[in-house]
Amino acid sequence: MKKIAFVTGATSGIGEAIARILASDFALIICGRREERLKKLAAELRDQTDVYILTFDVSNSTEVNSAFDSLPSNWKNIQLLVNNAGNAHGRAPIHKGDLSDWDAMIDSNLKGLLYVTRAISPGMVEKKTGDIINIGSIAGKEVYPDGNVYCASKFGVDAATNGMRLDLNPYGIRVVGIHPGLVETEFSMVRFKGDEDKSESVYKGITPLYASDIAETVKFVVDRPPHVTIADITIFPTAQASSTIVNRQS
Ligand code: NDP
Ligand code: 8X3
Repeated sequence: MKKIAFVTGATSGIGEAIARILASDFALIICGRREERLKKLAAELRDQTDVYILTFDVSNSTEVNSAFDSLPSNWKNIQLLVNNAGNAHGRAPIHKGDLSDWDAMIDSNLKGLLYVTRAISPGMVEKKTGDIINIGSIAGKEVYPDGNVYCASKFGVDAATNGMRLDLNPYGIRVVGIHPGLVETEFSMVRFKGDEDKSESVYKGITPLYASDIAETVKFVVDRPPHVTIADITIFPTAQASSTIVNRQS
């Protein structure tokens, strides 16, 4: 079998694109809650590589650990972990925030990433090799109005990424943070709870990033020779200069 990559949030957007681009070089463990989508993706990729499906909610530590434990032993030797699963839920000033939205963001984006890393990193430490790529966000580098808790979750991802790099340094494990700006995926439909107008307005008047742009970045990072760690990348669409400065054409 090829080296094994474990990709969370592979049912859509960035994670699905990452799974597709890695299929040439890796056997894949693809993860998400929507099993039908995982089955469809697996069926497409199986002519290129071995694919194993794990259906679980990253925010539930029991589900994370059972999913990992359920892997056959020959699938537990994971070389690459891509912590991508996550979403924004709502966009509101702090005094009007919805507590269930806050819980969903902190529990999935930050705690979920930690649970998955806690399950998989001991195997990398034991073998003294491995790559961990965490998908953060520009929202984890700069706050923006009404982004408060989503930004906090992604600032947490940035801090956790930098902390992991320190802790795993003695074991030769490469830890990478990739921080995209505006990427057109299902992200805004999830954030705005299916409101198409609000969702489309996020990408209006610009050429946004596409999921494939982030997947190509992941592949570039993974393909560096073993002595090279690309520690931290911020990637914008050219129309974007910061969290809040976006050059929109009308
Ligand atoms: P999508 O909504 O297209 O994909 C989100 C993915 O995350 C889905 O596969 C979803 O799977 C999975 N996911 C979300 N919550 C959970 C959960 N609790 N348990 C398991 N899986 C979960 O959005 P993107 O592809 O854009 O987002 C991927 C990552 O990129 C996220 O971390 C996001 O914050 C980040 N990002 C996105 C940007 C953008 O502009 N789009 C910019 C910067 C960062 P399922 O629902 O099937 O469980
Ligand atoms: C997603 C990018 O700017 O919508 O993380 O927060 S943004």
